[in-house]
Amino acid sequence: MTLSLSHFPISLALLLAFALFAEAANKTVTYDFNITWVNANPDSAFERPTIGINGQWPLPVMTAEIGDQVIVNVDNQLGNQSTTLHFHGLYQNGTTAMDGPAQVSQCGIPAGSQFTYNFTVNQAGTYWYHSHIHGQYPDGLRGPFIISDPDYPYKDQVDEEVVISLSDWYHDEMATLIPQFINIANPTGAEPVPDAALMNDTQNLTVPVAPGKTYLFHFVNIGAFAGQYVWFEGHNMSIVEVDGVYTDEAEAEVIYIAAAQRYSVLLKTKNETTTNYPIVASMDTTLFDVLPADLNYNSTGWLVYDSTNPNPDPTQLVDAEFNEFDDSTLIPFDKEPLLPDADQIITLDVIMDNLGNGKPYAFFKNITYVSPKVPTLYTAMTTGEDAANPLVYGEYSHSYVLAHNQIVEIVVNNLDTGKHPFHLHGHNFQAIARSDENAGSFDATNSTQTVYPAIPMRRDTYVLYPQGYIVLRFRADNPGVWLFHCHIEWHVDQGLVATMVEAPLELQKSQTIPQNHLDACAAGNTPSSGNAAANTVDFLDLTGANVPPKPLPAGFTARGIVAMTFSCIAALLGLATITWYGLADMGAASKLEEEQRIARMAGEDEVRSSEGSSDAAVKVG
Ligand SMILES: *[C@@H]1O[C@H](CO)[C@@H](O)[C@H](O)[C@H]1NC(C)=O
Ligand SMILES: *[C@@H]1O[C@H](CO)[C@@H](O)[C@H](O)[C@H]1NC(C)=O
Ligand SMILES: *[C@@H]1O[C@H](CO)[C@@H](O)[C@H](O)[C@H]1NC(C)=O
Ligand SMILES: *[C@@H]1O[C@H](CO)[C@@H](O)[C@H](O)[C@H]1NC(C)=O
Ligand SMILES: *[C@@H]1O[C@H](CO)[C@@H](O)[C@H](O)[C@H]1NC(C)=O
Ligand SMILES: *[C@@H]1O[C@H](CO)[C@@H](O)[C@H](O)[C@H]1NC(C)=O
Ligand SMILES: *[C@@H]1O[C@H](CO)[C@@H](O)[C@H](O)[C@H]1NC(C)=O
Ligand SMILES: *[C@@H]1O[C@H](CO)[C@@H](O)[C@H](O)[C@H]1NC(C)=O
Ligand SMILES: *[C@@H]1O[C@H](CO)[C@@H](O)[C@H](O)[C@H]1NC(C)=O
Ligand SMILES: *[C@@H]1O[C@H](CO)[C@@H](O)[C@H](O)[C@H]1NC(C)=O
Ligand SMILES: *[C@@H]1O[C@H](CO)[C@@H](O)[C@H](O)[C@H]1NC(C)=O
Ligand SMILES: *[C@@H]1O[C@H](CO)[C@@H](O)[C@H](O)[C@H]1NC(C)=O
Ligand SMILES: [Cu+2]
Repeated sequence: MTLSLSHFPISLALLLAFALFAEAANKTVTYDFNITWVNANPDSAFERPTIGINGQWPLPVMTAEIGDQVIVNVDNQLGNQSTTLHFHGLYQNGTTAMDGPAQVSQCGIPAGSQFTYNFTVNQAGTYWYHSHIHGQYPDGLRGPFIISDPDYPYKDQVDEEVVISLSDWYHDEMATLIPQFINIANPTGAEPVPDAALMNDTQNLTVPVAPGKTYLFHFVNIGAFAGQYVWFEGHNMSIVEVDGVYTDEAEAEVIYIAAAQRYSVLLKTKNETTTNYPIVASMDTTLFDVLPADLNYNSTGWLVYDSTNPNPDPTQLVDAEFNEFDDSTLIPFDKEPLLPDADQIITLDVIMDNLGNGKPYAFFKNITYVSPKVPTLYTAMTTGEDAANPLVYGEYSHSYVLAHNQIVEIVVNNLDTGKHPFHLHGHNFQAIARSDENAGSFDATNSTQTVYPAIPMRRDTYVLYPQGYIVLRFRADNPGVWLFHCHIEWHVDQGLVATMVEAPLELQKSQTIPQNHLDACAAGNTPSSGNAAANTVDFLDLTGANVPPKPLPAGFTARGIVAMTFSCIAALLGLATITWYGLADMGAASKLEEEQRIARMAGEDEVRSSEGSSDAAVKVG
């Protein structure tokens, strides 16, 4: 049966309400997405161009049932930007070409082109979809994706389902913000601070509830940057799912939902309807380098028991009451035991630093990600036996080749002072260790750090604390090309990305690239075969591959150079202090002059070698 939701006269809300308990039918669910710019003003403070679907924003909640075939026909009518869609958390087992990141598993879909995503969903729970190119999704191209399950373990308890997205919101477009952020005037890499917090793409959301019932709330953080603390006043929640993994019920007062994470919680309503209660989502301001005085970092909604009663202001919590639930203590409902010891251990140190152009970048070890000329999947498909050699993918795609079905462990050490929510495509992982802040790097020889839970928590996005570590384990049982990256969009744009090339020779035997995907490459003049440098003759010759700007000359640090330059200016102007933010207010001409001068000092060529060649240098996020 084919159900074309864009034309079907059933409301999505009705569909959602009955989704959980429907019988398995393995339907085909078709979405026709005409992607265009629309105007939106979700914080009622500023109207801005926003990326909509079929003329609308907020975007539709995608729904399907486990076992369904999902077809998404994308028509990119943006006019001035290419696009892609990623279905966050879905394994895309057998369909790695449908995963979505540009220059990884597909070419960007050029403006004016069409593209079809076609995959089967074999997972249930709370997911989302978003653009995975140019840092584009914070411009609006993101929404929840809920997959229902007739065998849902808590179905007997649930009376109704509610979907709520959370996000940060910017008034400026990413095409404006990214170059201001990765800029010599911002050498410390201070991320743009959001202008507002949104709950379900609005504020002051009201959720009508009936007394004495149990609601299943699906929370999805579809934001670019901020994690959010979420709580219901007067009610506790019972966590039953994280990132598509059902868990044993766990009671929580406050949950912390990092960018890209999801939680389902059961909420029992009170028997009395005398009071309405605030639902509060509060952005984690420790992520922000500055906290603007006029920023309301909270968004408030209400459980409305009786609409004739007032919706009270939230109670001001003190810090001590931010008693957030520790997700590492959750127990998966299926009790999957700890995977065996790893066959391959990948250790990635997170480093934020500057390159020779004085701009701030992010590094896994010594590599900042730069998109290859050919999408990594297409390299894997077209380089024969050499596809098992990581060299063909280019140094700056930071690729690791995983053998089929081996156990892989990823250790991430945070040498930075910020939190980072790490996400793996194509899998969820067992989160087998996580240190507190400031614990230093993981030391596998210290047995107190290597006692792992017998039944580890699993999810697809996990928060790494400042100057601490996480250890993740998974089985490489999904041939494909999968990114591992921080889900703070700013950090993706700075290059905090690595690539897992899983069982490439297996992949060559079992999967193919659909013709309309190759057509999108041709339409955008992006090469679709050969190694990362698009060499189709000698796969081990990477001459011409995309590279990042040169490192700083030995003995220099960008901060030193910039600080010296500006302390001279400050002295000239007789100013005691000059802040980096102040620099953004300098006249454009003097700023450019200063950038060029410093760039000459640092001896760099200003552009990455690939810039200017269509989508070749696109940022994957
Ligand atoms: C997509 O939307 C644009 C703008 O609303 C419209 O001009 C165009 O006809 C639409 N395309 C399709 C295939 O519906
Ligand atoms: C929500 O309510 C606050 C306080 O009344 C108001 O300032 C804000 O504009 C409202 N937001 C929206 C989107 O209506
Ligand atoms: C693309 O067009 C939109 C809508 O007109 C505009 O707001 C946006 O700034 C443009 N983006 C670029 C990168 O040109
Ligand atoms: C339908 O989907 C379920 C769940 O993924 C699967 O177990 C079953 O084999 C599918 N049935 C058919 C006929 O494809
Ligand atoms: C989607 O993929 C299935 C399985 O490969 C195939 O049978 C079907 O024809 C495809 N549909 C479209 C619209 O591409
Ligand atoms: C949140 O927004 C989605 C999409 O518009 C809608 O389907 C859903 O019902 C909304 N949730 C609530 C609680 O209003
Ligand atoms: C929520 O849980 C906490 C800790 O378990 C408990 O102290 C509190 O009374 C509970 N609140 C409600 C409303 O049940
Ligand atoms: C509501 O009333 C029912 C039936 O009397 C009772 O079992 C339940 O515990 C009450 N719930 C609350 C939250 O007081
Ligand atoms: C946001 O909520 C927290 C927790 O209640 C409170 O401490 C803080 O004052 C609120 N901030 C603003 C700007 O309203
Ligand atoms: C990164 O380190 C590896 C291993 O030490 C080395 O082979 C490689 O050349 C380095 N790459 C860069 C860009 O410094
Ligand atoms: C081993 O790790 C534990 C827990 O992180 C730490 O307290 C201890 O100091 C470490 N021991 C050594 C010898 O590094
Ligand atoms: C992918 O499918 C294969 C068999 O079809 C299965 O063994 C494997 O566990 C699946 N991997 C994931 C990540 O779902
Ligand atoms: Cu990060």
